[in-house]
Amino acid sequence: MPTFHRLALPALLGASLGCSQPTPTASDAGSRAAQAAERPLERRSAPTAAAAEAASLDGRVLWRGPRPVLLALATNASVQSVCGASVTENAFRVDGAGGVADVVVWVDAPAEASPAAPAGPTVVLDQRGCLYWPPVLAARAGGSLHIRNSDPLTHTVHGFMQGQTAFNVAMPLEHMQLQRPLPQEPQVLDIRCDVHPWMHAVVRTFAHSHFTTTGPDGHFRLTGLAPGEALVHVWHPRLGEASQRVQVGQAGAPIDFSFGGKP
Ligand SMILES: [Cu+2]
Repeated sequence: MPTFHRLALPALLGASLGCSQPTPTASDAGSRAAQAAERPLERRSAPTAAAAEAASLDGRVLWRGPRPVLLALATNASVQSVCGASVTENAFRVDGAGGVADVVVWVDAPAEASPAAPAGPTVVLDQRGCLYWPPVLAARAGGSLHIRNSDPLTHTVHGFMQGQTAFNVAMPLEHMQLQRPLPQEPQVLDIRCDVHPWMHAVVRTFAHSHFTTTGPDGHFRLTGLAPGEALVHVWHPRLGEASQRVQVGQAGAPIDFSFGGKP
């Protein structure tokens, strides 16, 4: 039987989450329009005949700490007719069973020089209810970020790359849509609205397509994997990163990542 090794269950979590900073719960404001699509994975073992048969990897990311508390983020007068005096933060969404949404999941993979398919999945950032949805996205470096505005308000989408502006666009119309190119180098971009400072999202980009994000119940599924050993990573801005080495292709064996301390 394969054994899975937890390589880096973060110790920082209790400190970063549980106490001083109230965090949201599962009762978030609705479904995310654009969960990153499931993408194929890779394996690290030498190619074999079996490698041609795709496998998949299922798992969940779970929060074991104190029940997060949602913060009410004060808005400003310009949006109160649409969004109210406050909006409920969406930066850490945990459902009733502890499943954590919006966690980026990926498998180490070599950079793919595949100009025929460089864009990766369609990744959509929505501006809805004076928040960005989803608050965490995964995308292909060098691909496009699809952006839409579902609010009858002017928002801006200001992307920062290591503190420098990568793009900045105003979206003054409801239902407006556009795209912006993502930097070629893999990184974490911060997205902020210049007129509504409580709005924040992050986009983590990869030089390959072996990534996804967890759904509202914390579940993820990576498909198109070749059998073999792989190192699976999860990352969330509030949780940090953890990794597990797994055997892809073994029957069953969904993997869990637990944050927030052990009972
Ligand atoms: Cu805004």
